[in-house]
Amino acid sequence: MSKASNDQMNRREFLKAAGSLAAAGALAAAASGFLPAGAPAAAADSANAAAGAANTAGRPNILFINTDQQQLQALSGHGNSYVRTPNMDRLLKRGTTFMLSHSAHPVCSPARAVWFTGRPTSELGLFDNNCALRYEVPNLRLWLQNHGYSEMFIGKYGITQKGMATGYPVAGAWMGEFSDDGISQTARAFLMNYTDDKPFFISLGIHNPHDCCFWVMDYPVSIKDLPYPELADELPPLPANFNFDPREPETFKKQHQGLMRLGWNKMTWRYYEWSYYRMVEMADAEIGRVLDALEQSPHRDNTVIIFTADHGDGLGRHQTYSKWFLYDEALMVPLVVSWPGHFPEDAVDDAHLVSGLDIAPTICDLAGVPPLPRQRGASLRPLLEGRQVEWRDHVVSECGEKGRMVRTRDFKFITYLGDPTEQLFDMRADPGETRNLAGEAAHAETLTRMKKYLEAYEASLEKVPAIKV
Ligand SMILES: [Ca+2]
Repeated sequence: MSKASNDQMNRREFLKAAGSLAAAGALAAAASGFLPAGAPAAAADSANAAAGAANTAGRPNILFINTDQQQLQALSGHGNSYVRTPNMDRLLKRGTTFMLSHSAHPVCSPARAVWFTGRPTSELGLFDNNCALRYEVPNLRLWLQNHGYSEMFIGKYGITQKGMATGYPVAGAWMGEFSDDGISQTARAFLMNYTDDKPFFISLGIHNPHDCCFWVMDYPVSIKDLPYPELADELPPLPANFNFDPREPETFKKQHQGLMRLGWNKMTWRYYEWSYYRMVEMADAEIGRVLDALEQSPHRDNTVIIFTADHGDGLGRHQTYSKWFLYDEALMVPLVVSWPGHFPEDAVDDAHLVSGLDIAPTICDLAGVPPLPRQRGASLRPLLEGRQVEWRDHVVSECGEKGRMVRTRDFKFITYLGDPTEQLFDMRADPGETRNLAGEAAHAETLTRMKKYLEAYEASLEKVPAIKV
């Protein structure tokens, strides 16, 4: 593996420089550019390479692994010592991880609809889990199928669309505890037995750590004592941003006060986070089984793996849990892309702002098929290949019909259309989003610029009404 040059950094160096993930926001200020570390992978095992190449005719297989509700920080390979994810960390070592990776809409179905269409939710009319994807919107599933790929959707898909199966070839229990094992076993069987000439696309939807939503239902009020007292020393400490901005937008404030268990005691919040990490580890084990199968299969070296999550989880930050809001804990998700011999291994990109909008364009680009009509995102391929390209200087995410987030490298703006209270955070000085700078004279120019970005975004949208399921 070659040494990183001055403007390159591998993951180990990145973590060392960052000290801890809490410092990642500040670290972003110091680092610049794309940070590939390794030389292309060592020459592939010839037998595997030959077999893989034979059945894909130069086009890679694509394995899209997605977990549900996994926060960017919930990976041991990202420096979190409260969770152990050896298999997700294998993916980090295999590829490039994007540290400025945003859910396009931190809610299950909307985030997933963006993945498979490349379009923002305002253009899909899909604002929550009770909305359907419009029949006429092209969907990556049929798109790849019609362009020569075998497609296999295994596990959670999460989108309702007329005329389209909902995507549960295996047991569709709505809990990872009961269905993730069957999901990973199905993927294993597919990988070990696939011999068709066509390349394949697999969407592997792992439910966990979404089971934390059921955990919350089990603890409507604070716990008095830990059910397992021996865990006391293992609980993560309260996060530095446990307290929250008193000037939250009214729209979110109602949600925050009504739903977020603000009455939980500190022990409950800490136990929640501990429990959440165990669910991440269950997801990690299933991913490990699939990676083992891939490595033993003829498809090992000609398979792109994209790993991400639909949205994160509050994990007690700002005294929030779950999703449906625009603080980074719900918004930022892991995103790792690997293709042995083509993309750098064990590399970190902490420079480029990316989002779920980029998933479909990237998949189409790598598959060598035309882009989906009206796609809004951009292919990550040039970044993965270390090419110098013009890249966006801000990214927008949506939340519900009115929630909007605009992020530059330095600042983040949160607003709910029509709501008088806005939020502006300095993401270098205050990565925990605790000091709302909106209204401060020193930041008036920045606020104006962020609003202009949003105005341009809104003007560009072709909005459609929702279709309720
Ligand atoms: Ca979800």
